[in-house]
Amino acid sequence: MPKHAVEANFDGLVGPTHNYAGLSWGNVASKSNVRSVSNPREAALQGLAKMKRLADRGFVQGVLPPHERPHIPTLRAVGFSGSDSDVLRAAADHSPSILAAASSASAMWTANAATVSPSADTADHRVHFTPANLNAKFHRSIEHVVTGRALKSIFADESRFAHHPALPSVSQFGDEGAANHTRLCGGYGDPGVELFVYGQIAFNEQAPAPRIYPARQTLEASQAIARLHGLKDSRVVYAQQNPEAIDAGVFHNDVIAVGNGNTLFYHELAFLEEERVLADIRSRLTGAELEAVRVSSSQVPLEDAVASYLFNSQLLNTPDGMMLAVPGECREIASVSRYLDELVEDAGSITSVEVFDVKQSMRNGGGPACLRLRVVLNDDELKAMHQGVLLTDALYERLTTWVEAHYREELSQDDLGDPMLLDEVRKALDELTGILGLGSIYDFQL
Ligand code: SUG
Repeated sequence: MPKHAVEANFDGLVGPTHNYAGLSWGNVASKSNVRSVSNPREAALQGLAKMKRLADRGFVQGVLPPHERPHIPTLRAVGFSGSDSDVLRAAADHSPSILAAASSASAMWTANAATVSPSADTADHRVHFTPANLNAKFHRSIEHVVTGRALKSIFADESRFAHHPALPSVSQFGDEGAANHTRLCGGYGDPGVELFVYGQIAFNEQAPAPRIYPARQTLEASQAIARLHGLKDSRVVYAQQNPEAIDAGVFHNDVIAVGNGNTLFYHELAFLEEERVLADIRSRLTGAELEAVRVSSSQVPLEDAVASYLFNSQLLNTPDGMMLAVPGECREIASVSRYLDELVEDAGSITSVEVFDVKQSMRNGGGPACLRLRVVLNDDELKAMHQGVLLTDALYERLTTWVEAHYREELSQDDLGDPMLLDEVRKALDELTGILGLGSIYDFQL
């Protein structure tokens, strides 16, 4: 008997070192904004405002904490030594790029934090979590340790929640988490179809692959997650991303497709074998008919989809149909804005569009959907998880005050070696683990 379940969204709270370091080859926004001066305070407040608006609308909204950056243990691991200040100074002098990687606030994009399978899909009927190894980029490959600690602290009850370590950190098992994973279902509590999207097959050099930019996710990684989570083959679909899309800047599938319930909203260039993928989903989905909302290149050219992040939207259930929560940039690009007007007039499953301003994050290639990790929880699981990270009015007020007290309004690449910044971050994060009731999760606290 299916249980009643909801989709909870856990947004990454933007960290105090949010900056533009151009670290992500293949991510057009990250490269084009390199060395711009960021505003960490505004970034964090934009993220909190998004969470608050969704919580006010009745969606279950959670918060995942930022990570400790600059990460001194990473700098020590690559040979910088002495006191923490010495380590920072040496890294700033000898390798600003390594310092930037160890300072990125990239953990904010929690769509990449982990892959999560709801208990309705798994063999042991627990919710399964696998933090993503993110090994395509050095700055992101250091996230999974603290992500794993945070998830274990929030979802601690082992009788309901299962935690796996990240996959082996080699390119053949490159895993980018939920950004390449979509679940289609009738009700959230029904068994669903888990759609895993990969960029490349690692152990087949003849298989199609992008030529310009890297494919970050492999088929082998997706299959490993499905095995670890105990998913039934009859409920899993694997789809290769179109290499042409990756080469146009679609570095994760959630930049070109988003699914919710029975609806898959996608661009015609998202999947290499579009027809086969849709047919597989249709034949596996029970209790609902797939609604495929396909956007053609003539409606929205691929480059406009990438520039606007149309598909990096959240697709959410409301009492009157689904709402598409889009980044503000979608209203700045004519083809996309026109398309959105037509979409709601069409009276399909998507009935409304709401605009969210997450510009600070967008300039690093992170839209509304990048900022959130979806966790489907039945009523008992929702009760069993740690409640201190669920956004209430009081928590929103507390976090806003916390950001205003600790975050700078300007951060440039030259600031990353400032020992004062490290002190500020540690002080802020120590206070945050208290606010969220998470216990000790950071290296400097252990
Ligand atoms: O991994 N940008 C992130 C953006 C992640 C977006 N996530 C999803 N699509 N789900 C990335 O490329 C840029 C950091 C910098 O350049 O400073 C960065 O890491």
